[in-house]
Amino acid sequence: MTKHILEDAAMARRNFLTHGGKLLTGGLLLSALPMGSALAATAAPVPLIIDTDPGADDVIALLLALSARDKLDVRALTTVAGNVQLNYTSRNARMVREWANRPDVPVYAGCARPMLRAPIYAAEVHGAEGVTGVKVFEPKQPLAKGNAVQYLIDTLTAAKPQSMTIVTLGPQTNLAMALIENPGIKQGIKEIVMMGGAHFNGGNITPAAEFNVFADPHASDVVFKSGLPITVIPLDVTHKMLTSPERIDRLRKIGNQAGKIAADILDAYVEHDIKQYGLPGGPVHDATTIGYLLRPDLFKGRMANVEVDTREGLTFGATVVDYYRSTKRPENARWITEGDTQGFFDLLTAQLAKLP
Ligand SMILES: [Ca+2]
Repeated sequence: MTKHILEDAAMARRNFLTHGGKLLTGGLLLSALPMGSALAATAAPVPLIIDTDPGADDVIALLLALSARDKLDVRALTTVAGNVQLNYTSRNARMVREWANRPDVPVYAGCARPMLRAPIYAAEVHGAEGVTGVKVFEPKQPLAKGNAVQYLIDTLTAAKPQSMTIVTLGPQTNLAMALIENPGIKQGIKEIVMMGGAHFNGGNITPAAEFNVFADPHASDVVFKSGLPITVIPLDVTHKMLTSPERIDRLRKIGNQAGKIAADILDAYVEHDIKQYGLPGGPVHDATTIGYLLRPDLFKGRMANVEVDTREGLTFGATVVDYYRSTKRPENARWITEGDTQGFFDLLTAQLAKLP
């Protein structure tokens, strides 16, 4: 990969959002421009909804997001079946809310299965109940009343135009169902930031497909065809941003509950990927996505056409990315390929220190 095709994610993202999708293209080198201006321009906390299937890496992502009250205005967590069944992902989201002491954030349960395909789970990676390395418990605060899909529809149709960021950390069933039931929700969405997909890296659930997209390719197809601004945090970047014993140790040494939970979860969770891929550490996929929201200047990528293979067969659930613009298909997503790993773990450590 040559450097000239990378665009500074922070700057390009601001233009992305400012011009409603008419993106800077043509391989402009933007990293010479001032860093951090995107952050300065968005001083008020970003209103967002996090759709999630916790999931060990989701737990780290949610702790990170809930720690950043000054930057992220988390309106709700919506849960979906994915890494494990919906009853577990919903309970785990409520556990994280309790760990983070954020009773103000409602948790809505959404779809219990994918749109069309047979459900798949990843209990061998995340443990039978979705979280590795820590003792699970039944949290005190219950789920919010109502379904996550209806919550998305009600909230996004009533939201100020292009005001809400939607983060998806699991299969995109809830968002796709909301888009199908009421396309009017698009008016309220500023941006979708998703963990999912793979191109240069290859897949992690099949040779071609990444888990979140593979678990509901038809949902991701709806999302990529929505015309909404999308930023993708694929395996291409998450598999480069790895834990190390020192990085996990720093989390533990914060000395608070959140640091210990994150360290215990990661110690158990990264083992699988270290063995499976022969990596020196483990990726923290979903947390990378929140890292991008907090510090887009740590990431680089470029606009590309992204389509999802929904045909059954070897490449079912693959994201087909026209990274080198070999077709005239319209660019519909920003595809992130590079991240500052130490910068991310420094951020994670500093943020988790703000939690109980
Ligand atoms: Ca997830």
